[in-house]
Amino acid sequence: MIQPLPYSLEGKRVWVAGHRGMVGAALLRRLESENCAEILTASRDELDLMRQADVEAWTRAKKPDAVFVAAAKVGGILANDACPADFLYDNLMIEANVIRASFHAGVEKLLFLGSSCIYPRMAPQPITEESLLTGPLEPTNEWYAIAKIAGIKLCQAHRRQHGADFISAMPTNLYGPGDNYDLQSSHVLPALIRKAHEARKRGENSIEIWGTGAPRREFLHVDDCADALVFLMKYYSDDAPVNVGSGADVTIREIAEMIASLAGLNCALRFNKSKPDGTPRKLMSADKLRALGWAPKINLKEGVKAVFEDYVKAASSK
Ligand code: GFB
Repeated sequence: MIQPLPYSLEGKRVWVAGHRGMVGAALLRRLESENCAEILTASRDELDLMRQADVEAWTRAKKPDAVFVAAAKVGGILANDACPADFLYDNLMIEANVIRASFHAGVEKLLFLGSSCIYPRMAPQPITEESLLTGPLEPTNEWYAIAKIAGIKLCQAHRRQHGADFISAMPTNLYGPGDNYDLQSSHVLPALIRKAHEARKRGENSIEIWGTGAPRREFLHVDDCADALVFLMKYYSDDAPVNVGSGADVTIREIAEMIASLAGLNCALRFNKSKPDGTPRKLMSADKLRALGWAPKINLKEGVKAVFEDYVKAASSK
């Protein structure tokens, strides 16, 4: 049943599926101030989200009122390109199981997380929500994108057929605490933080940047993202997805220079053109979310500085 707005989380049992991930963990921090009755989480040992019967049984037993679907197999450009079967299959299974089980368990409201890569590679910029399914996808991540599009459609289909209050949000490239720093599977921002830190430690005078440095990316701190997701859960109920971004983008060269300067490095950037650039630009329009009344609070430079300092602290204590 579609819930009246605002949908308060106070006194509710809220399931954060994927609470060990960067977004899920940020949601747990953000939900502390919502006076929920209980925040439900399940570790992978307790519940494998790829197993339909287990997810159905767990969800019926726990009876969540609201669900955030933050569980997903995620990774940077190379991981997406190298493991298309895993990115397509795992994400289809996870979202299908969690969304359907939530419906069967009578969940009042569900928010599904997509990604900005669902939009066509050459979508007009800034990309509005209406661009969905208007053109071909970026080949390096079309597998992940197809799975995420299926998740959006599954929410829309449950709204249409059953009147379920299932919505979806499309976050841009995120960064923040709890990120993946593995150089083969990470996104660009954590990769560059690690590379800059290690270059400084070894006294090297250059760092390697994949591709040409020309692609543009929009970055949002994960705490801003979690705040926007809670906002949407409370104040949004409709068929169409909502973009969650900062509204501004930078080139990969610019973000690399910012990180090198945070590390105090006056070093050369070596562009490795054998690695893919991916989408040339994916700046999402922030208009819809702004019109609803939400805006980000964490400035890119300050956010990256804080994450860089945390990384250095953690790396030095190892
Ligand atoms: O963050 P990233 O891996 O993912 O790469 P996408 C962004 C850009 O940074 C690409 C360049 O142009 C990369 O070539 N880059 C430069 C680097 N140096 C590095 C490096 O050391 N590591 C990495 N990883 N990139 C992903 C999608 O796309 O973004 C997913 O594959 C998802 O599906 C996610 O949507 C948000 O922004 O290209």
